[in-house]
Amino acid sequence: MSVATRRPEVAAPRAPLAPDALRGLRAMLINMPLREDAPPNCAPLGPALLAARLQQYAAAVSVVDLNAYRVPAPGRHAGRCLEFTEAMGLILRTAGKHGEPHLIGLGGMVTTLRWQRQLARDLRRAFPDALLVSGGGLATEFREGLFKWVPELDGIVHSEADDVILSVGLEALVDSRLGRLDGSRHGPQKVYAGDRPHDLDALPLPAWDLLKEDVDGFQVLEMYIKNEIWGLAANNSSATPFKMTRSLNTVSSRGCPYSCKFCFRGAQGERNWGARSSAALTHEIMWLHERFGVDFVGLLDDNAMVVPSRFEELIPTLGAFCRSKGVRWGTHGRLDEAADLRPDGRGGCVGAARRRVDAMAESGCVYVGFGAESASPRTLLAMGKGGHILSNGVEHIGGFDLPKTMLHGYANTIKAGLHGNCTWIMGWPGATLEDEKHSVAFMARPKMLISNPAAVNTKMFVATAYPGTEFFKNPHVQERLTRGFGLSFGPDGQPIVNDALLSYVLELDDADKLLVDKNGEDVYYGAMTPAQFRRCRELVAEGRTEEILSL
Ligand code: B12
Repeated sequence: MSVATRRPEVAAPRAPLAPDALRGLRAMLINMPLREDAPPNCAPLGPALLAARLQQYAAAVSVVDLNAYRVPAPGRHAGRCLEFTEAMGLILRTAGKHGEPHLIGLGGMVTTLRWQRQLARDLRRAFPDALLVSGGGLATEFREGLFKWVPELDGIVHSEADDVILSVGLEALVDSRLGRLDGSRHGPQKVYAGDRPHDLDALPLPAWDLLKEDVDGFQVLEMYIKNEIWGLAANNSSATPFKMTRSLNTVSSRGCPYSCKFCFRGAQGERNWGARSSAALTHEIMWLHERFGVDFVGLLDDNAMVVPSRFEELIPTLGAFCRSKGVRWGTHGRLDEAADLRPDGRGGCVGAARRRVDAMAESGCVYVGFGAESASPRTLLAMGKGGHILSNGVEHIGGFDLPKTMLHGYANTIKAGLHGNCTWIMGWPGATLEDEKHSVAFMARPKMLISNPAAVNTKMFVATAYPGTEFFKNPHVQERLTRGFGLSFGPDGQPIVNDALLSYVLELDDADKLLVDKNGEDVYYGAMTPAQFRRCRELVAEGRTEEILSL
């Protein structure tokens, strides 16, 4: 991907646009399918925000959400996703209703390459004059490298596209007019540079109404609202002891100031953490409740808990609203933020006078997802999580040195009345059976602290190297991927975009999928023996993770 862009990038419009600058533009945003084995539970926020942005300037926008469909199929408890021909049928019927699009935007994360390749071919044939672009996680990771794999694209849009989508819309509009005059199509393929919007509060609310009903009368939004965003029914690693009846998702902040090596922050502003104001967030949660009858809102930030004062500000209005209307919310954060401990300079540590988890609880929060990842100090250091998590030392519990910060963070969360859900990664380079046992030993703590043991996540992802992360640059990982998939890397440590990388990316899926290389071997980076690794996987899959302690 040698991510450096060689061609000049198109930026967002520099001057304010007239309110009807995009009048006459027909845009279609297409969200790719994901995670076929689970009911769709996470409404496509990125496309809904971009649709609202285009509508602000009078564009006509339709959203085709290919992730919304699960067709009943034998042996598939959640059903199957649409097939390509079915998806194209839906797109063509939508274009028939709304008019042929001038702009088509494909959106999706790294795991949607197969879909984007196939669709781009079919879309190019069906709509030869449309400006066809890809944005979101996949486009941000590979940038102009994506043109090699999806040559039909006219442009890729990297990073946060809230502003630059207006430049894309303007070009599509101009092209549509010129096209009509002289029959020409678009110029050379372009890279559109997204960036953090100047004021996150000034963004319009997501255009959820566009998902109300698809062209065939299917109530897409209602389906998302009814499928709980977190919980055991969601068939993900986000266990909860409570139920929600109507839930939707948004984000309260973007980016994350930390630099954990497995995390991809490119599409969300990298380490430039930026938050919406408490007033804007409160307004959106109230709107979601009043407009859509939602009783739970998932704030899917990478890390919502960076600044404690945000939650204090939410208490008077959002807290009161949540209490009076029975609305609750949940989010993602870090255990060191929940611990709110500081070294006292005398070898010990001291807690904050007021913890942010307490303020969160008072403002209506009931759930925090923590990417704990590992409780082994060695592995945490290797993951780039060591600094804050280990700064308060360890406690020796049940034969393991567990990070004090993690223990306090989890206990504080429960004491505050929130449910804390930890997710875990096994198989980090160098991680031995002893290291994995630390994480399993830590899982016993939540079980002691909360009344419903079924709500404690005991699944463990297997470390997967997603391109664009620091992990992907790890020499051990690169050596393994070279051997197993034939990948090659440039002097900057970035992979070369070639057929080998294409085959690798096409294999990527959920982080609990164990990749198998071209030699038929498991892609495992840790230091357990193959037999130990296999046994750990089996125990996790059978819900007997605790038994790893006796291996
Ligand atoms: C919700 C979520 C999910 C949901 C699904 C979301 C969905 N329906 O698409 C679930 C739980 C299924 C999921 C799964 C996975 N996820 Co996930 N997920 C997220 C999460 C927490 C929030 C996404 C979100 O709504 N962001 C807020 C919106 C506003 O941002 P956005 O989507 O990036 O949109 C902006 C830009 O990307 C761009 N854009 C977006 N769409 C489009 C479309 C067009 C046309 C254009 C031009 C631009 C554009 O403009 C938008 C506005 O600025 C993010 C972390 C995060 N905070 O973003 C991780 C994240 C996207 N996931 C990630 C990963 C790695 C995964 C998994 C691969 C691994 C795993 N955890 O198992 C799986 C893949 C599943 C599969 N089988 O394919 C990575 C990145 C992947 C990547 N490089 O693309 C992220 C960034 C987490 C991280 N920090 O590492 N995920």
